[in-house]
Amino acid sequence: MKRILESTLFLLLGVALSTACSDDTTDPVSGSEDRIGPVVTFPETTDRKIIVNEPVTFEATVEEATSCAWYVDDEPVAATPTLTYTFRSAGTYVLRFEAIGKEGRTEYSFVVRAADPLRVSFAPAADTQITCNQGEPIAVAATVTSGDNGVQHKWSVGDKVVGTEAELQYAFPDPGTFTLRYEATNADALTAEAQWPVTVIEVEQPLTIEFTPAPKTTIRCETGASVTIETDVKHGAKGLVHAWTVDGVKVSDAATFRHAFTAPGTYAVAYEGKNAKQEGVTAAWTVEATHLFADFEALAALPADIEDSNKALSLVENPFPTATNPSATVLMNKLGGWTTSGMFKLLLSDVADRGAYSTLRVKVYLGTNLYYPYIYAGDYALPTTVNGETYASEAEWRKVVRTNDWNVLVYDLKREISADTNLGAVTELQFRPLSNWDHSNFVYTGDPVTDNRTVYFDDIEFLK
Ligand SMILES: [Ca+2]
Repeated sequence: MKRILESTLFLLLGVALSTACSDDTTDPVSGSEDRIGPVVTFPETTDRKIIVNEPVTFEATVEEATSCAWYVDDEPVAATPTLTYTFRSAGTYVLRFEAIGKEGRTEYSFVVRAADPLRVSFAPAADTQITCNQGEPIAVAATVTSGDNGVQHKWSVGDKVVGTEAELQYAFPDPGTFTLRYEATNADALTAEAQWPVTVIEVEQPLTIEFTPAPKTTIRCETGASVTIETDVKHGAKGLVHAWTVDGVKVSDAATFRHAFTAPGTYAVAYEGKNAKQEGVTAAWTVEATHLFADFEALAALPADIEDSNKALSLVENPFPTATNPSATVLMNKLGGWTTSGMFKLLLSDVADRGAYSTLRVKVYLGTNLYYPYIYAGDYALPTTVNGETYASEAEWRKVVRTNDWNVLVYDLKREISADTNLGAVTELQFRPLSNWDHSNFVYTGDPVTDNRTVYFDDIEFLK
């Protein structure tokens, strides 16, 4: 009776195998079917690793046998039920046990894998005392000298994993004494570990402050809205005095800047902090206060001051979110198959101080449509710049307009609408996006590529 026990190897030996396991575990020897060999059993061993050059014992329990033998790759290695054997090199071996009784023969075969031990050396060596300054990185390198088979490294301090590469670079953020631990696991489920005592010396840190939003950024707000800048003092807070200025005039000595910009314009916001040691931190921002007519976010319906002349407007999820306009909600102007300018109107009579606004800025998604997005308030106007570029002809327009992204259009109201009063005299500003170059209405052609009759608007702003 012969049995090949590949599939029970995990139970018996607990070793990860590189060979495939067979479902067919019995294979009677020909010519011996009528005779019954001794009963052989093996202990169940669930966690057993076979490592090169380390003796390993295999035990069989045999009932009523006249002789027995163990073979490794068909070489006889023992004539007893217990085999203690040392594999000398990594690889896969066939281990066979054979018991002969009066009535016949029983044979079991196992496929076993012997793995090289996992050994790792370190620089500096494990258990070496490491002393470093707070915030200055230390370097410890692990080199796998044996068992380099899918090794995964893990460096930790307490519960925190601080590295997963062979070479660790880590700066301890706080002073104190710590234990740096290293653990490795390879594909043979072998492990290695090491540790180092670490003493971190406290370093007095200079005044360090983090700001939200980050300095050197432009903060845009609606005129009248309050702007907030938060400080987070990381080091050197003792005796810290804050000072915030707007256009050079001190407005606050609080840790958090909160200031309402009541008039449209561009403002310089500056911070200066000084601690008891007279260490200083300075930072600066630009605030752009505009009359933001609509960004369409969080609106349940069209704003009342937009007149939907063609009954074509709706608020939709931005179908083309890009870096130019990542906004969630935009205004869709979906026109039917008729000849139209796609007109809608901004009703401005209740906007205070309209004469302060000389510029209209708006984002438009035109796609491949050959539309020229005119505005009209007593006269027609095309944008002065498209995506920051000027143009002097239809051909130049096609070069600066984006067909696969949002376009930022800037209209010079002072030049195009009213040189004297900016937006002052305008109570109704028309958008006519489906216009021809000569500002006549676009004629519907039904071309699905260039004439889908839908344009999108967002972030309609009036600038000083
Ligand atoms: Ca929006």
